[in-house]
Amino acid sequence: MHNTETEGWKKSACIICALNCGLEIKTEGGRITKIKGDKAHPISQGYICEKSQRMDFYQNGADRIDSPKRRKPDGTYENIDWETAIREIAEKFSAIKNKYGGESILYYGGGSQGNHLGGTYADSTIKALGIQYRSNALAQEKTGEAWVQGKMTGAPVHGDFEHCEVAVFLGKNPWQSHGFARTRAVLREIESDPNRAMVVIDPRRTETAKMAEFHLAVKPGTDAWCLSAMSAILVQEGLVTSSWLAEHTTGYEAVAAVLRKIDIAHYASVCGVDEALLRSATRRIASAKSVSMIEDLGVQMNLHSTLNSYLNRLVWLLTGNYAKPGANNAFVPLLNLSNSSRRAPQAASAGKPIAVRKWTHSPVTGAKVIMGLIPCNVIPDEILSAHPKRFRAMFIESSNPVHSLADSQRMRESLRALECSVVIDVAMTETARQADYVLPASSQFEKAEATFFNLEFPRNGFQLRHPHLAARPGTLPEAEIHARLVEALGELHSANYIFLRFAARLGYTAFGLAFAWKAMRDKQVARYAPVVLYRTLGASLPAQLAPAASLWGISQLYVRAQAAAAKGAGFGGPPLLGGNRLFKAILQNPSGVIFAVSQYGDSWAAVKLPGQKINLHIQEMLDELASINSKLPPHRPDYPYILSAGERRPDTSNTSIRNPEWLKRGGFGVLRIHPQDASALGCAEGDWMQLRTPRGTAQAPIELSDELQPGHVSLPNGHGLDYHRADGTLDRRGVSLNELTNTEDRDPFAGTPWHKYVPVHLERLAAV
Ligand SMILES: Nc1nc2c(c(=O)[nH]1)N[C@H]1C(S)=C(S)[C@@H](COP(=O)(O)OP(=O)(O)OC[C@H]3O[C@@H](n4cnc5c(=O)[nH]c(N)nc54)[C@H](O)[C@@H]3O)O[C@H]1N2
Ligand SMILES: Nc1nc2c(c(=O)[nH]1)N[C@H]1C(S)=C(S)[C@@H](COP(=O)(O)OP(=O)(O)OC[C@H]3O[C@@H](n4cnc5c(=O)[nH]c(N)nc54)[C@H](O)[C@@H]3O)O[C@H]1N2
Ligand code: SF4
Ligand SMILES: [Mo]
Repeated sequence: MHNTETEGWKKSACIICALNCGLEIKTEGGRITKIKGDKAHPISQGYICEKSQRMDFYQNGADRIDSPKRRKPDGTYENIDWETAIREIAEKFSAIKNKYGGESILYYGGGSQGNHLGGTYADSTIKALGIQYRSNALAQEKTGEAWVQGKMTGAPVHGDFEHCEVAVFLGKNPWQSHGFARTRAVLREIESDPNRAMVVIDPRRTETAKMAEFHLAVKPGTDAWCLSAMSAILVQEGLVTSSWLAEHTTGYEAVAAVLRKIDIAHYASVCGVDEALLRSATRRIASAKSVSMIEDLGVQMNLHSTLNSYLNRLVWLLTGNYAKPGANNAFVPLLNLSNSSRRAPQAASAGKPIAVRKWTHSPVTGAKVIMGLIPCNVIPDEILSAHPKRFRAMFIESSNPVHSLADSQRMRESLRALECSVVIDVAMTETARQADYVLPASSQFEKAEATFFNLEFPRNGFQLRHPHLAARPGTLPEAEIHARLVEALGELHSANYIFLRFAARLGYTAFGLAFAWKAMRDKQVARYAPVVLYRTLGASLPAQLAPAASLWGISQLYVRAQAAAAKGAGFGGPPLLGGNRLFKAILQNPSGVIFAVSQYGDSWAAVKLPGQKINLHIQEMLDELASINSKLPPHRPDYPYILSAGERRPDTSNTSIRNPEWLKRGGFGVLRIHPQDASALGCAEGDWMQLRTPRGTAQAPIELSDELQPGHVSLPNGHGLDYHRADGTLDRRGVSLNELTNTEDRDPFAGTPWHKYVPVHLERLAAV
């Protein structure tokens, strides 16, 4: 039989990590059957890792849902039709908004590792409901870094690992977690080049550490001592680039005064790194022509996390490693994720963005709002409270906070305490099982999809993925869900669309002019631009690409905001035309397009501080730095081990793949432990261990590993999902980490959790 699905390879991308490597896939009978790297992808160039091969477990997991669901009083769910679901959700959320104000509704999520197009439409629902507070996973890892970045440069920065002489990985294991284009290929290139070097700062001898010339095996939680000692070595040994600092930075003297006083030998002993090694690694950094440095969860989910982000920057700034080949540079984003909620794709010519009141602190706990997000760790306290400003409802999309945020128990309790909660997901997740309504989205292979994780420099690329499988009956793309919600809330009607629908048939130039004209006269069109674009321009796009319509507005904004980089990529000229050309290029290149080509010097223009000078002096950070002098990482005799709760391994992918069969080896996330600790506890390889933290208990089999330090144990992230097999039976494999974590264990500035420093008590389990 002729089957169009089996003809040829189709362009797509991997959705497992933020790299989103280009793929070519073959599909057969609703399944993804063959996968290879797409050589035509402008960023990944054919590179993939082994995890991409298991994509069908996402597409065809038994937990996928195909009908809207409503929770019954007994906690089970009944299927309802879309019309009822949209009407009831609109009614309930309107009532909550009218009674307590839109600020009583929290929006959580908006996209995971592979899907951000839906979030561009969620922006309209957020406005329609008057929602003021948002959060997502970035507020449990990247907000401390963003806060520091805002104070120092105001520009988003990424390393140029492909060209650097020295690469520094701080609390990051890129061999497993990736994080920059063609990661493993680049790591091998650095390893095999005698003129280049890697410095890895990690308590564990990771795959990456084994490739490195310098492995600074810090004791868990002591990076602040290690990094400040490195900065102090730079200052005390006279290794800083003084003339560069004088020309490009402010605040050096205040910082140097603090660093001059640091007792390097003492700090080296606190962090457990041999002083001579610490000095030689630092000298290697100082003597390199270029250094790129990246930090990740090892420090971002750890003690002093915001301070660590600051100290990381000092190391590469004191050595002048900004705005040049091989160093850290300000990449040009297509859409700035950190303030996307405030820069919705209004058509550029529609005038000023809608003013959204900027709240600087969360309503109950007063936690800092960074990147427009409240810290994930305060969410339960913002709900489970008698405070009149507590959250009363939550709108959750494309994320699984009950599983992924600290203290799953309290997250479950929080969701059940709300007056209404909605989850939009492809699967019946741990979070969906606590919601009042669950709306089924079409999968990322069944609709147009894309991410804004575009971090490369000097060439940056974007890929619009086309759908290659028929949408499961009963599911809808997020663009359609949000359009229906905004319409049901009475904010948009066909009268807002008719003229623009007609204009869309006349081509993009006519549409652009018509949109600008209409948006000036019709405030609903300006306010809900993404949904309006979807309903008007979307109707004229090739079949199934309608959800790409918001990219027209984003393209228009981008060529105006980043004219030089856009011009470099061929999208210069009059902005309307440049934006249209970019949009067309996005639609017509299923492997992706290069939308930005920058010069290294452009990184200076990106600095948002006076005189385009980098600020080195953050008083709050220097105060915290002074305080660590007299403080050591806490040690609790009742919980003598430190658990790193969430190690990236070949069989982890957050929770986007739920199907346990994708775990090749054994299927149970093992607890890694040093042989010395195991024998002290009377355990051998494969024995089961009972873990007890101040918050909860769990059980796991052990794997002996001398890559860890004694006293340090680790478990993988993303395991312990409650997976319902097709026959209805439950299968939970591995530890659900956040049953073990506490929300109050968090950074005082950004509120990010200390998941890499969970005190734990271990005991051998007699028999399982
Ligand atoms: N395979 C796979 N890849 C992924 C993901 C996945 O689920 N699976 N998730 C993606 C996501 S969302 C993210 S945010 C990234 C995260 O990527 P990474 O941050 O690189 O991953 P982790 O393994 O969580 O942590 C990195 C390292 O921190 C180390 N560490 C633990 N304690 C300390 C400490 O006290 N100090 C220092 N310096 N290091 C410490 C650990 O030993 C570990 O090697 O990975 C992405 N890539
Ligand atoms: N203890 C501990 N906790 C951690 C971590 C850790 O290391 N340790 N890591 C943390 C990190 S860094 C991160 S980033 C978070 C990640 O945690 P979350 O932000 O919660 O993200 P995911 O687990 O990836 O969940 C993504 C959800 O999107 C759904 N989905 C997939 N495709 C679509 C789609 O097309 N549409 C819709 N609407 N939904 C879709 C999936 O089914 C899944 O439920 O976890 C964090 N939690
Ligand atoms: S898991 Fe990440 S690195 Fe591996 S193929 Fe997928 S996107 Fe690329
Ligand atoms: Mo993450």
